[in-house]
Amino acid sequence: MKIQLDPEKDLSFKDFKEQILEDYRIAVTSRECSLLGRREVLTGKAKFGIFGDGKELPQLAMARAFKNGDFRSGYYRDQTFMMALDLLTPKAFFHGLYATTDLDKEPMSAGRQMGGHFGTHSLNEDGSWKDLTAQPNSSPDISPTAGQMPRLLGLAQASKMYRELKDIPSGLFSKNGNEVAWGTIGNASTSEGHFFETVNAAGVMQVPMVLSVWDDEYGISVPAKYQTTKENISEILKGFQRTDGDPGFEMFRVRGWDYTSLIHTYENAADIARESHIPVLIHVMELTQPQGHSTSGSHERYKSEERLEWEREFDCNLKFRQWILDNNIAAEEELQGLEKQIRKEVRTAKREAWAEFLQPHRTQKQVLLGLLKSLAESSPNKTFINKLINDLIAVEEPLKRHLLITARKALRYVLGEEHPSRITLQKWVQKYMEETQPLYSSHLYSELPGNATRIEEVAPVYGPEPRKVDGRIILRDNFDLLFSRYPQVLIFGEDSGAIGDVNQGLEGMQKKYGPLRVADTGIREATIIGQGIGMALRGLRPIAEIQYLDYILYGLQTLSDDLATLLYRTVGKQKAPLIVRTRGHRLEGIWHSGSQMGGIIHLLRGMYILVPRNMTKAAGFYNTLLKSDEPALIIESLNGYRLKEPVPENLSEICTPIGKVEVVKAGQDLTIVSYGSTFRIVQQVARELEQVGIDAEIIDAQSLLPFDLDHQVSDSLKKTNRLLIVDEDMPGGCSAYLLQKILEEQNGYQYLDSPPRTLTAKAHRPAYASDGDYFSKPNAEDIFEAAYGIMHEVRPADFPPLL
Ligand SMILES: Cc1ncc(C[n+]2csc(CCOP(=O)(O)OP(=O)(O)O)c2C)c(N)n1
Ligand SMILES: [Mg+2]
Repeated sequence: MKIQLDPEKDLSFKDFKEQILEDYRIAVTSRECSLLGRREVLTGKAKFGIFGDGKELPQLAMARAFKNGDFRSGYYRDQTFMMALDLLTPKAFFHGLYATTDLDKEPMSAGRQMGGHFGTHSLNEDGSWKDLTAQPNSSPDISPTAGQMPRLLGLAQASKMYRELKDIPSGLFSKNGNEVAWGTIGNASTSEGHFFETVNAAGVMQVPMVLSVWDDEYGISVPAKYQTTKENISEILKGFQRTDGDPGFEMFRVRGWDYTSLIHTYENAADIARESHIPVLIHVMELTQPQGHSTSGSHERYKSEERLEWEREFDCNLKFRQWILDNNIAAEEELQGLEKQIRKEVRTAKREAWAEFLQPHRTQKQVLLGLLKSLAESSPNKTFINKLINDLIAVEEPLKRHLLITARKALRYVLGEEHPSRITLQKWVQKYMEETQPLYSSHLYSELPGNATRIEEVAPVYGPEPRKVDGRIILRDNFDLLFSRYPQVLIFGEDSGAIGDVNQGLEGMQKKYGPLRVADTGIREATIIGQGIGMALRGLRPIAEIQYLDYILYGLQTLSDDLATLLYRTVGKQKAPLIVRTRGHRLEGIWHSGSQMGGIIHLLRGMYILVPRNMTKAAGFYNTLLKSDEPALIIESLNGYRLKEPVPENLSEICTPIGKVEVVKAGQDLTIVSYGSTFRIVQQVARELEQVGIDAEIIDAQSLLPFDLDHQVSDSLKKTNRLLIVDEDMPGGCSAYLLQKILEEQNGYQYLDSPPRTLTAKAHRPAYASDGDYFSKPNAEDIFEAAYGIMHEVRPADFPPLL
């Protein structure tokens, strides 16, 4: 249990001593875990280790200032902090190292992430939120250094929203916005753009963030000289310091081995951030790495003897120990006794964790050996099977893979043999794989009933003579309804606020809902996404707007590594139902009409990728997503905002289904699949094809991730037997993905009488202006000729050559 150290209060010496020794106990426990952890890797029990040794003391101070409801967004050095808040036991630490797949034993990620990636559970078993105000919270770490920064901004911003927007239901998430978001980052990682972008945005937005830099003067082998101007991050950030008139950051510098200064600095920082919503930067200097960077190498290779000597002397745990002795808080024997006891506890934890990690494998090994023995008895290949048996017996510490390798190989020796033991082994393999695979593959998307693909379609209903308006009006009116229906919905992006987005889809919304809910941001895509992730982690429903699809690349690292993996890497224990709104495709110019869909659909598995062909469809997607709780990217058609669309009578109700295609025109001769702006060209071409006697069935993919869960395209192929995919992405990009789904997953190849074709953009980026578009992307003539060409091949007499 953590004991609160309150320097304001007059503590009795006994309490004071107890608190200090509790901190010392945690520091030594954490260090012992690091030392033993390294050995576990070097002896081959664990794959890789990166530990918190040398950074224990500031984390104890941070833990003391951290309150329930607060959030951490940090990196792999923070095991001591987690231990101080009872969020990580030594045993769980070792389970993380071994990759135990049981979430009760390895609560960070059930072995999906290597040790040193920390997180807490925000969700109950049924997917409902826990009371986040009643627990300390840690958003789950990712490995790309500084990748934790963008979400830190959103975690801090959520407090601001909860404090200033009184209509938002805040019960489980906030108490008047009093929560601080605590960031940690290594000194070298402050070189990343994400760090500077986050610091600037936090200064602009004035959010309650305390950002600590753990400075050990190295980034693996590369010293500060090559990392940071003036070799000092707080020195060069001085311009961010707030002054009387100008808001900015409060900044502190503190030495990482100085316990009392650390405690006071952290208490002070917490008060400033918590009470006044002012961001704070704490530069924690003079930290060390007693065992070097990670288990992958040794720091003796790149640190001088003087540096190593200094690190030995200034080891924060050693300094803390000395301080305890110098101040007569405890005597040498008492500390020695404590250290001895801790060493024993950690060794026991390690031993127990290893035994627990192995136990299910060992149990199954015995079951499998039994099956293999009876298999050997029944088979003419007994000698070979016995060899497998003996090899397996020799594996004293079996992994799951050892069992499967043996069993699957054994099945090869009994091919074609008819005896019950073969069937039993087959069944064992199938069952073991069925039970084991989800341990590694579940929770890419929600596995709960609220999964977005289960939200029922509500089609638009039109009156006899519907009003026709610009597409952007449909979107705007739908956003208006959403803002009034869901107080947690917020939208923000470049030009999204005062002018109501560059295409006026949010016209007048800021005036109506205020500058916090409909907000302008700086030009900084990564942290726009980070705002969304952080706020979504804390119960809000953000819509992050990326002005144009082409610029999403700036935010793609955060989307891919952080958002898209979040549910997966926490095994469903945290969620961030962020909607990313962007617009793109088929304008004219390299950076305004890109279609990086091949990249996007592969990098963002774990999100929904939706490509509505018009604004009514887009509005329906927003409505569907807000009924569920999963992250998605909606790409609106950039050239569709001014196209007229009929206004549905049930605008507020419409829901575009996710994972379903739409057969927009039935036909007999061939199936054309496309999406987005290009689909509208396909619609026009379908009419032109009719004029020459070709009856095309045209299908709007509309949802790329996931695509056509009901296999409607292969149903269409049963009728037409011919397939053309039209896509404005590169050759082999999104069209190849669609083809793989149709041919392989849907078994569409069975129904084809002609080779399937993809018609794509040219391999270069789209050139500027109308002719640039015509010669870069599939145009109406290209589509017509591709479809015609397929029909010419089948019925040359009816369709003589065109070109
Ligand atoms: C984006 C990215 N680039 C490179 C790496 C490989 N890497 C892992 S840790 C590290 C050094 C980080 O140093 P620092 O930020 O000072 O943290 P420290 O380990 O010293 O605490 C590097 C280069 C990474 N994980 N992510
Ligand atoms: Mg460093």
